[in-house]
Amino acid sequence: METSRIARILDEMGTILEIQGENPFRCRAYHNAAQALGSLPEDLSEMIADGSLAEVPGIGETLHSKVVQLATTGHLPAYDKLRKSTPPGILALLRVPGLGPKKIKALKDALHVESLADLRAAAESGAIAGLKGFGAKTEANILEGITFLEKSGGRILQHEALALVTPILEFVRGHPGVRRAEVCGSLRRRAETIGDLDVLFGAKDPAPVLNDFVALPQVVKVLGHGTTKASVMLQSLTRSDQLVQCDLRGVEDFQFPFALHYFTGSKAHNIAMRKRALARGLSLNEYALAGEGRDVPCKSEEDLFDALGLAYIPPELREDAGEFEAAERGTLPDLITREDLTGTFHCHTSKEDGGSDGEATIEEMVDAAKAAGLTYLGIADHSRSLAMANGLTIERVHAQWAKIDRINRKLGAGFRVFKGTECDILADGSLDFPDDVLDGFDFVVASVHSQFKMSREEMTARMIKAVSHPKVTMLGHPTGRLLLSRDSYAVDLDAVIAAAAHAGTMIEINANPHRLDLDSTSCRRARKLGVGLVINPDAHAVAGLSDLTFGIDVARRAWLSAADVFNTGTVEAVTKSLARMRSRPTRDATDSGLPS
Ligand code: DGT
Ligand code: CA
Ligand code: CA
Ligand code: ZN
Repeated sequence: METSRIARILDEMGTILEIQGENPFRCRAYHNAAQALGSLPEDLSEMIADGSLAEVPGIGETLHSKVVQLATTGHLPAYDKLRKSTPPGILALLRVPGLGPKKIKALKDALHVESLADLRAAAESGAIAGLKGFGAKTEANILEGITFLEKSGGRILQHEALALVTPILEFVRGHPGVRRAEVCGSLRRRAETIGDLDVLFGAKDPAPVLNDFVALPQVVKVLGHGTTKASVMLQSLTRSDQLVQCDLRGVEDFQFPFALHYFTGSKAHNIAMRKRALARGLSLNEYALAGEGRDVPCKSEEDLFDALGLAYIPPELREDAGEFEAAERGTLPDLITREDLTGTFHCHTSKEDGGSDGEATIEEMVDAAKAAGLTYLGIADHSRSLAMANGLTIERVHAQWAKIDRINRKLGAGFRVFKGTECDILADGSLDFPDDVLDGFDFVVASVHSQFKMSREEMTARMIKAVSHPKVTMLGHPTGRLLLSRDSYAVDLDAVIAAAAHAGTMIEINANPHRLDLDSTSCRRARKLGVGLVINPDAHAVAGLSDLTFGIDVARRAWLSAADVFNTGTVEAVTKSLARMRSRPTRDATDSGLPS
């Protein structure tokens, strides 16, 4: 078990004992030992092996044996027992600003408060104000603290995280004395959702940077402020009831590559990396790679990976999901970048322009696509059943085709608009337009927009039927999820992916930051089965085209290179492939030979 985790467990034990009213000296022994573990001169396992751990001040005999037990077995029965004897909601109370173990014990004894909900009820009833040592002011503070916690508990989406962190990164980079700065954590790994923001900088003296950081106007609250680290809360840009934590850390410039790697994570990747260092007789932490008697200097993350016999592992792959083997063998993929995209599909246009629920005209979308370096654009407005999104009737489809023909004639060779539809997958898995209408499109995106609540079996059969339809080019937003607000519908996604592979139907990576499905894990699986992947913005306005970068992030986390993604081909190649797909022989789900 990692030293930092052992330290956290001891700290927690000390706190639980305090809440239980244990002798203060005994409680303090746990906290002291936790602190001592945080600043060990050497690797814990080595210090256990050579007996030097017993000499460390702050770790007495009893605590020493507990540390050894945790380090060697990963378990400590005394800890398990303490946790069992503690109501699960009690520890959450510690997160309420101003509430420590003593106050929690008092609230528990007098008012049976054992959770945040209990605490709120007690405060709202006025019972806390009457308690000895509390008073009306404390009660009001507690209520405010709970509200604060509720606001700040959640995760945020990547685009919001980027919008919040960008000015902070600029501020840090512009600060005199700062040599370099980077965003770390889940955001650097481009995770779907972000818990908190992590920013790292290298400077001889971090303190002035941190002082100015906590005074920034967007800082709502300072959670902690030391000489090398500060944590603050920022106001969310999209939700007035949400706050977002931002951690800023400063290290000396020569420590920067190690800290950058460490604070980028993921934790699982870090653990594997550290093991690898140990296996080479080196020890790695957030400040250094230490060898026999001297540190191994690294100027960059590249140097650090190189020192451990690895090619540079891009942050998106750092999940301990095979990246070490690939980096060792030199088989890491050449990951796709935004510049590889030659065009995109699945764009909506405005009702006034003959489209469905977009905001811009076809021409405006084309201009934006050109400006974004694309060479073709697929228009895919909603189909007739989706009345609430102004789905197109067959008549309106024909009118839109005529318009696109006109635009293409005007555009000439430099750019091409493809006629498409985001065709509803009806409840029984059939499509919202008859085959002879579907035949007239250059491409068909098939998506589920209704009846999300059907059983998993029904939904799976419905989607398999749709992806097996010969006129369907690609499956749109395959899970229907909206990140942080709506779960995927119940579906056997693996079976749908297998059916798509069988039918030669592509699957979309929906780049809208609220969706991002296929997710990277399923995407990686789809690629292994040979499914073609398409990165689509699902744009409802000109600005939506810039979401493509989020789709690129998913593709990179899924280990995809340009060759794995359909919309990296030339406009000629793409045109040819679409035509070939439209002339496929008829297939249906019943002859797919796949589990239904
Ligand atoms: P988040 O904030 O929940 O979206 O996810 P992360 O990955 O940004 O996590 P965070 O902010 O708690 O920590 C940033 C990085 O620091 C994390 O990815 C890896 C590293 N880290 C944090 N705690 C530990 C730890 O206990 N052990 C190791 N090995 N690494 C850690
Ligand atoms: Ca984080
Ligand atoms: Ca953090
Ligand atoms: Zn849709």
